[in-house]
Amino acid sequence: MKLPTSINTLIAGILITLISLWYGQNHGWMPLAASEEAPLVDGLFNTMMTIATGLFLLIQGAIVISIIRFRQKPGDNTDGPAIEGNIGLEIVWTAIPVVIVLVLSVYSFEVYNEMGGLDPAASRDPGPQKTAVAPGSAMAATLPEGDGEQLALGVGASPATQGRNAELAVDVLGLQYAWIFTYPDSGVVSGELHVPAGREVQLNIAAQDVIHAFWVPQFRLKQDAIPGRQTELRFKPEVAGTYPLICAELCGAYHGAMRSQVVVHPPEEFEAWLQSQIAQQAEETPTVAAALPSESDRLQARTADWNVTSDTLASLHAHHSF
Ligand SMILES: [Cu+2]
Repeated sequence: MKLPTSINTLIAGILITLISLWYGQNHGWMPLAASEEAPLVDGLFNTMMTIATGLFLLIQGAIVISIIRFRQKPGDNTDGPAIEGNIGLEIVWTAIPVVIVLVLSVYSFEVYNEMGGLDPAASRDPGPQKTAVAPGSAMAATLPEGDGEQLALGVGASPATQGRNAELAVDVLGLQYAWIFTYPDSGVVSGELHVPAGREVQLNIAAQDVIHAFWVPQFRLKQDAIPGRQTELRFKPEVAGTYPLICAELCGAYHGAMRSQVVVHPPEEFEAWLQSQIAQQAEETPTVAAALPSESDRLQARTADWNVTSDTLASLHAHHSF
C-alpha cells in the first residue's frame, strides 16, 4: 500500500510533535529543583528542549530521508538538477527562527522578572557598607559607599514580595578559595550556607579579591561576587537537603576546589543549628577565626588527592600572596 506523501508528512509531523513534547518534559537533564525559583527556570529550559528536539528530529530526519531517497542510482552518471535559490523556502526558514527567538526572549524576560531580577530596590545601593573582613586574613574589602546611582546587580524581591524584607539575611564573602557566610543577626560565621526551607533568604554578596560566582544548580541561581560592589540574591529554598555550592567564575589556580555546600533545613532544625553555632562560637571567643582552618590547611585538605604536597603549596605561597 502506498500512502500519499501529504499523509506521510502529516503523520511524521504529529510524531515529531508528540516526541518533542514528551522529551521536553522527560529529558532528565536537570538536578532536583529545590527552590521556589527553580520551576520557572525549568519551564523555560523545557520549552527550549521541546523546540530543540523538534528541530533536531525534523532536520536530521530530512537529511536521512534525502540520503536514502535521493542517492545516486546505479548507472546514473547525469548531473543533478540545477536549483538556485527558493524565495518561499528562505522566507519560511528565516521567519520560523525569528518567531522562536522572539517567543523565548519574551518568556525568559518574564521568568527573570518573576524571580526578582527587575526589582527596582535591588538597583539602589543600600548605602554605607560594612567592611567585610575574612577571618585569618589581614586583607579587608571595603565596599564603596552607595550613591544610589548604580545599576541593578542581582536578583531581588519578586513582584509578589516587593517592599517586604526577606526573612533571613546572610552576608556572603567570596575569596580565594572559599565562601564565608556571616549571619548578621546572630554573628554566626560559617563556611557552609545553612538556610531554613520555606523562608525567603537574601544573600548580600561581596568578593575580597577577584570575581567569584555563587552557583547552586539545585536552586537554578547564579550570582557574581564582585570586589568593591555588593550583589544580591534573593530566593526561597523549598526542599530540605544538602546541595553543592560551586564557584562558577574562574578565579585562580584552585578555582576548581572552591566548593562548599548549602544545607536547607526544616525551619525548627535551622533554629537548632543556629543556636548550636551561637553556643559553639561563644565557647571559642574571642577568636572566631580560630574555628576556621587557615588558608594553607584549607588548600591542603582540598588538594590532598591531587598529589600536591605541602612543599608545593609552600612554594606557591612564596611566589604569590593569596
Ligand atoms: Cu572563586
